[in-house]
Amino acid sequence: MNPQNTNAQRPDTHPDTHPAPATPQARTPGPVTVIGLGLMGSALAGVLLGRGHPTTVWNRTPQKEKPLAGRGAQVAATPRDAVAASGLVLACVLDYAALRTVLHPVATAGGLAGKSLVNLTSGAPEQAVEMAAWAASHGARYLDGGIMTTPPGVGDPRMMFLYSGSQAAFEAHRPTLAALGDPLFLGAEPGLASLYDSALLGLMWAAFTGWLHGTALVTSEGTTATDFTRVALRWLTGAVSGFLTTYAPQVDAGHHPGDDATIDVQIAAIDHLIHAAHARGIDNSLPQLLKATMERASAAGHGSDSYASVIEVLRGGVAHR
Ligand code: FVH
Repeated sequence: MNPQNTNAQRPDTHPDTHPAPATPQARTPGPVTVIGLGLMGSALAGVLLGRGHPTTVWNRTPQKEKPLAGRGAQVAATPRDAVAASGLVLACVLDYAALRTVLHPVATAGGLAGKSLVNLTSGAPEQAVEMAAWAASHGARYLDGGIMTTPPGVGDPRMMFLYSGSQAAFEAHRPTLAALGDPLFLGAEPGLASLYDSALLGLMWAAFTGWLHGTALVTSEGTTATDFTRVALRWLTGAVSGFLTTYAPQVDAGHHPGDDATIDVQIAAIDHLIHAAHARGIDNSLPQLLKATMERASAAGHGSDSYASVIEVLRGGVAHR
């Protein structure tokens, strides 16, 4: 069942799903329920309270509700009471299995019907698709979300919150979701937010490890990590971001002209990094992996192409040739 179709038949019955007034300032913050008060759920509820939303909370372990109750949150005795309190239900628990455990009794009692369920729990795209179908089968609109920050970043409009699933739910609740961070709607396919989330975390971990490898290299000569990072950030934001902007259309076109720097010249350059790190006793697993990947691209005929051609190796195209 399609969540959007399901809810197209249901008139909005909650104050927070009424059309927004002309100016956001004139809009009265609507009621929100937050299920799961771990580090992230508590941050979400705290920001919503701070923005004046009547906020109902529920957590498996009741002690975590206390600080929010002290700030004016309504504490629900059961998940069913929590869901009944608001048209918009945000969930942020450990994983999808935990959320299903919490919401199953609510759903079978008809408690999810007409609600907008926004699931900010991390998971795989396939789990999001399954959860969307499950929510729709119980009459709820479903949005899957990916939070691209840690708890201290919640409420900062520079931080991205990724959403996919019911566009109707997204549009209806956009002003509330904007209190948490910049809300980006990626499309109706429920798994998209989770897919982007995983892709961006992969990028982050690769960047973290590359930065720490470089930090180990320069701190071996007495430079501080703070001094190196000042220079590294200029490199990332000034030059590397420009390379990505150049290479993205090459990937889209499947054509990677090596008119800035070729794979073969970068294979030669990475040897200098490997040599310098080895001489200082620094682990070279990451650059060795990068070099091996570039060599596979070169062996497949991309030696004179740009670094963007490595995508062919990553997609498995080289291995299948
Ligand atoms: N913390 C972060 O920076 C990241 C940022 C990106 C998104 N993640 C995801 O958010 C989910 C929750 O993460 P968290 O950091 O809030 O995690 P915890 O502080 O460990 O809180 C976990 C909550 O889940 C509840 N819970 C666990 N198992 C169950 C269950 N079987 N039934 C009901 N609730 C359950 C737990 O309850 P309790 O232990 O307090 O009773 C907490 O409320 C997660 O998907 C991250 O990947 C956060």
